[in-house]
Amino acid sequence: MRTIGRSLRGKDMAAPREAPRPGLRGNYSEARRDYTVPQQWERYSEDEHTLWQLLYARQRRLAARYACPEFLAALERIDSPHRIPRLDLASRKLRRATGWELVGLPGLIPEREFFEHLAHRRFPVTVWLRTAQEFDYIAEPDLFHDFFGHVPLLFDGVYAEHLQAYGMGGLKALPLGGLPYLARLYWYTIEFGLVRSPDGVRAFGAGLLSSSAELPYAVQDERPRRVAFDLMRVMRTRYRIDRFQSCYFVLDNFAQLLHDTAPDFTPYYERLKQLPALDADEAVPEDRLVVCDDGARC
Ligand code: HBI
Ligand code: FE
Repeated sequence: MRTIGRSLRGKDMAAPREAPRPGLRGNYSEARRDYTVPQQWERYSEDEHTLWQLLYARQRRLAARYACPEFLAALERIDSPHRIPRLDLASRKLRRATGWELVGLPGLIPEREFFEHLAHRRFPVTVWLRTAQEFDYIAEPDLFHDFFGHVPLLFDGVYAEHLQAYGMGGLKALPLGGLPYLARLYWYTIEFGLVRSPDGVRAFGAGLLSSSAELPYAVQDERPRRVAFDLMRVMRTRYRIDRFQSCYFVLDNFAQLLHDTAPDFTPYYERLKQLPALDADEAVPEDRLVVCDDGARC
């Protein structure tokens, strides 16, 4: 996938939008054409700030043991343990670091607009926070998932470079029928990816980093398989959104992800259309398992 120069200013045309599918939670009625909405930080209640503080404290403790060092280093730069962070202030730090900025969204948006934001180094962050009843699990990405899970690694230059290239690739994939394959790539890396670190395998996927139960499970439970990252294997593999993964893919480092996804994907899509998809819990002989020695960290 090719990358373009620095981000261009988004088109700020106001036009009420509908939610991309019925049943989504956010308020899409005031969203602009690019689906962005103002964060309206002053509207968060004290209870929401307290909920944020509790979510943050619990995940910060788990991240110390299970997150990759790149995430921990970056988290220090946007540390917001006590109050819901302001996207504009975090954007100022992020722009200086890697040229990315954060834009508020009412929630999930259609792929095209999502890829468009990534391609211009704008990361979409949902502006509403889950309720206290959803403390342990929420189906849709909320402010905590997006900010705590996704934003810190945007400070890592190589990861940030890949994510913009991913957005560019997404825009190219749409007319080529490549979307399902790219969605799997996003799922098994940006959302649920593992990466090697000097202390063993650690999490970098936002779906793991923002989950109190799946984060330890993915890194140290003996039930899931951990397979060395292989781009075509990942893009063939279906995923389930309603349970823990039965297979996690392990990067050697972020440079591998950037390198492996650099070529034009058109021939990959043609090849993938000829291959049967794999179920999430299906093993294939070529899988290189990343195995933790008994008790040791892998
Ligand atoms: N929209 N706000 C938001 N956040 C996402 O993570 C997101 C999205 N739309 C589409 C999407 N993710 C997935 O289809 C990606 O795999 C592209
Ligand atoms: Fe996410």
